[in-house]
Amino acid sequence: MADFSDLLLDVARVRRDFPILDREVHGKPLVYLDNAATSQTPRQVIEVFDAYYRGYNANIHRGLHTLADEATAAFEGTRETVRAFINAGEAREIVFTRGTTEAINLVANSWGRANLGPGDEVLISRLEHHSNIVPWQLLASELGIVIKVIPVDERGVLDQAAYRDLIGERTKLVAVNHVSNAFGTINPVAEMARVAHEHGARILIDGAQAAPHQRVDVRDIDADFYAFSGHKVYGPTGVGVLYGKAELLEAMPPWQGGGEMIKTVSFETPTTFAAIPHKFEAGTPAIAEVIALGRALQWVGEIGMELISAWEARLLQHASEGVETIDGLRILGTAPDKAGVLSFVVDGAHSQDIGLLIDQLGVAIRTGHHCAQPLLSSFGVDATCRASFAAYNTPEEVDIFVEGLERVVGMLR
Ligand code: 7TS
Repeated sequence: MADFSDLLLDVARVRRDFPILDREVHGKPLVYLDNAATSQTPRQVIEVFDAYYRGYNANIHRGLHTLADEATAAFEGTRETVRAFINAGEAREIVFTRGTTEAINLVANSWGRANLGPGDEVLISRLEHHSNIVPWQLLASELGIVIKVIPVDERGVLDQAAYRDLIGERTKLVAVNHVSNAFGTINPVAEMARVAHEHGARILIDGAQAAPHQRVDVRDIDADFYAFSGHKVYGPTGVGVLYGKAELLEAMPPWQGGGEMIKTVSFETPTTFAAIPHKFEAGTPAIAEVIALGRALQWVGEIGMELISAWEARLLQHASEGVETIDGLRILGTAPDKAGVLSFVVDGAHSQDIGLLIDQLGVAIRTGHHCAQPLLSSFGVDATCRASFAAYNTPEEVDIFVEGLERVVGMLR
């Protein structure tokens, strides 16, 4: 039996906050190990929706009545919560989006169209999720920009020497993830930002898999842009964050037009735009979701991010050791610096079949390409199985997963 008692996380108490963890799947207790896709939601966050729709549902910013004031205060209060969560300098550097994907598309379409031209280079990496590849490809064909790709080694570690070789005076933007969703590699983003800035390039960091699992300090990293999603950090779907340095956001044009983002609209004189961040928040936002995201980040603070990171690291270690003895199993992504993601393939057993059969045992893992097809193809596979961990997972659940995997692999081979 694994002993985690030296860590101070009271996992039984943490689990009591998650009603969904009491449910069964195929008559077995749910073991939820698909946290990199979406994390489960604590009751404190669920309760925000009830309180909002029962108590102060109103559109924000434009009302002068009490409900509108209350909703606006809660919505704008979350901006401050997010600012503190990632240690941004000012709340106006926080733009609410639908998620990481929309945040990256915002940068591509606003900053990208204003700052990139034929022959300019955007440097991404082999580790990227499709959402940090495709927006640049869409721009590339239109603007004539060139996408260059930082390679990875056999452990799934970005080749920093190749990065320094690839970056040059044509490089305008480096766009990389902080943590890889497919392999769990933690990238040295502060050092990469330093190199980018040395070359006069900007850096966009996709923090979708970092914000839920480790303390993020955008000023310490010196990120120009940093993106993450609410639903991976114990918050709701439909909301995410783009952090941008104020001077960059101020210089960027709007990317969507509509209500909320203007100062004045006229047919006679040019329409003028609101100050940041509202310039980038056209239309009615996901008000309840934003407020609930704020509660989710507070929840993380109540548990303690350092404790969550240490707990998940131990779960990863326990799981990695557990699967080691399974014949024919190969872990993909063996970086020395890794977040709580265990990606693997098994000789002679299809990832899809493993996923389906282990679900029969109540264990939820993800199988497929994890929206990282270029990465997987460079490792000669088109799918892996992926178990990924969160604060509420236990060593006992890891044991159930490992035993289940042994059984399933035994059936398939
Ligand atoms: N970037 C990374 C590194 C991600 O892991 C994901 C989602 C995204 C961007 C996109 O986030 P979204 O909230 O805008 O969809 N990753 C996964 C995954 O690994 N399995 O399902 C979604």
